[in-house]
Amino acid sequence: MTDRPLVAIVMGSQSDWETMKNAAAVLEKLGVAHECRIVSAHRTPDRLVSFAKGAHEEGFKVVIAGAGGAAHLPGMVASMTHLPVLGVPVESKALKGMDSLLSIVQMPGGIPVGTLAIGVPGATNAGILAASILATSDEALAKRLIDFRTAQTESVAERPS
Ligand code: RP5
Repeated sequence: MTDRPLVAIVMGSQSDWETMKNAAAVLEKLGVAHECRIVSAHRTPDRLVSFAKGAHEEGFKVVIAGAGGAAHLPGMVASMTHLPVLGVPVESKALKGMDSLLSIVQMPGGIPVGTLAIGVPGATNAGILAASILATSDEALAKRLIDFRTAQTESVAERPS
């Protein structure tokens, strides 16, 4: 793993970490350097602007942004950077993450957010997808990704035990 973080994982609240740590875990497994930060679109708007505007200059190649409820973080980050932004709808208590999903996925044409599934599978897949994006220009990472997928396939039993 290189020291320089290539993937930024940002989340709206400490309470999102339970979900977003799964994106970090899969990046760790794939040997992709990453950095995790709390950036709230509503509670820390200035932090949001400086993160999003500076993400490219900081050296990040992909941003994973997770938020729940009125989940404006991924879209607002995408509005201020040309980097690919992967959005993870965190499962909310009141509406089970449907609010998060719709807040993230319904972006206006021109400002894309690649939206993943609600909750843990979405966070895990955001990590894998970020690695896939980076692997298009990193052969060693592509090899690790292929090995990861092969191991996953081989771990599936033919019959239930
Ligand atoms: C959003 O509000 C966060 O992304 C989080 O999912 C949700 C609730 O935040 P807390 O009240 O738990 O800090 O901004």
